[in-house]
Amino acid sequence: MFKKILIANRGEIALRILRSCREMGIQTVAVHSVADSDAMHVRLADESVCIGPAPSRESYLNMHAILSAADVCGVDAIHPGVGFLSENAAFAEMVEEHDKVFIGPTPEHIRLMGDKITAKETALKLGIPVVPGSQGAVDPDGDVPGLAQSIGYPVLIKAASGGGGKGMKVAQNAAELGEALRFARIEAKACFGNDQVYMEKYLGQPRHIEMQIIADSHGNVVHLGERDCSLQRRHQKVWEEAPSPAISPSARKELGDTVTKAIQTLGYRGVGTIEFLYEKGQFFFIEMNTRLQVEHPITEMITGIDLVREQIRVAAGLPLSFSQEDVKFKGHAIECRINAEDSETFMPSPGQIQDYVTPGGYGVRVDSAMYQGYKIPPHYDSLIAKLIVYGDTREECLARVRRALQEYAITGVNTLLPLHRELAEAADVISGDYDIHWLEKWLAAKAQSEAA
Ligand code: MV4
Repeated sequence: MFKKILIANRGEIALRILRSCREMGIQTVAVHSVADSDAMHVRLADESVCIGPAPSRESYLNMHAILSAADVCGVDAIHPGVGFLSENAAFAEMVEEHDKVFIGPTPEHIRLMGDKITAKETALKLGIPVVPGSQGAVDPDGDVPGLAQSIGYPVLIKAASGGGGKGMKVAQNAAELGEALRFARIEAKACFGNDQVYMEKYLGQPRHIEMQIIADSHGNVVHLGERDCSLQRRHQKVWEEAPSPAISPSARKELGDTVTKAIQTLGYRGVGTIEFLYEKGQFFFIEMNTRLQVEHPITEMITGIDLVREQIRVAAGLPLSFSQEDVKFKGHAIECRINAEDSETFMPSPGQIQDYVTPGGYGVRVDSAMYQGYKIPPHYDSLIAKLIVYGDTREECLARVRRALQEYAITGVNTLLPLHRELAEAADVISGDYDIHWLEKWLAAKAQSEAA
């Protein structure tokens, strides 16, 4: 097992990883930018190294600075967390070249799944259902109208190097196709330096369902159920839950079996999340994330498994601590992402936290690096806390979410707490009857009624 791990991240996820390391008796090295000198993960780590100025590209994305810190501190492994370098194959390679373990999959698998076209081709080969669409990239000089006709309108054009909705454009009919293709390619080139796009049948009212898996280097693969991440705004998840209110136990088992067999065939190692659109009772693969996810705690709450501990164990070559038969799903969990943003405008709201009172009690977990007096820097994403709540039933979980949101107090900056308090009272959220467009429609209707 590793003696010392460098955590190449910040905020709540750095603290989350640090906590599992400490419980495992593993020494921790925190890296931080100049703006994060007072951050909690720096305070609690055994050692800390300042790796550069505030901007991410000069600090948390600065591979050489991170690797130098790893060498100087003599760490055995580097945990990339989420975001930043967590899906950067070149970084994973550099870590291995520095004789450290990259806590994640192989660079080959990161690359394979980072390209959405090869990811989809791989999923298809492995027997995972995909959205009907083009075989590979769209040839802009080929018969694009014929391809769209064969798929059937509306079609969606997506960037091969895309993610988070960038470089995506819907064409409702043949007249919109040319412009949609041009727009998607220009945006893809601008955002990712790669104008390759592919085409899919556009699904109008899907849910976003993602399946958690974990694989060791001894051929064991286990799925840990799904998460419903449909409540999102502009591709930013706001509220996630496990299990999905829309998925039956038989559908869960069928999808879980399909995915674990596929991941076994692939020879994957580490944690991974396979993303699906779910519509009219059918699952359609869209992407695979080769890293830990922000919303992993709701899976932990309903399975009782510490995903970060298992991730570190498998990276150290140990077998999984459990088999598929050992995994029991119990109860329901909901995660509310508390961003330092205005609840109406979603404008970022960095600044100093005046009062900070967190909720507690049975079934309430707060993953956050905030404390009274902490100055939220403007340089990074606005997530400042995750309220994770467990209940034996979804109804009990919702009641506990409402109670915890009433207790939670943060002043000095704007947060999404007021939004979550309203969501927890919204009829469609309570009934679980929502798709990926629901939140944006609900926000638009709310803004309209308040403007009237
Ligand atoms: C789709 C889709 C509908 N049909 N693909 C958004 C970014 C990337 N994760 C894939 N996305 C979508 N792909 C087809 N064929 C709708 C979306 C989509 C979406 C997906 C999941 C969660 C939120 C979303 C918000 C807007 C669009």
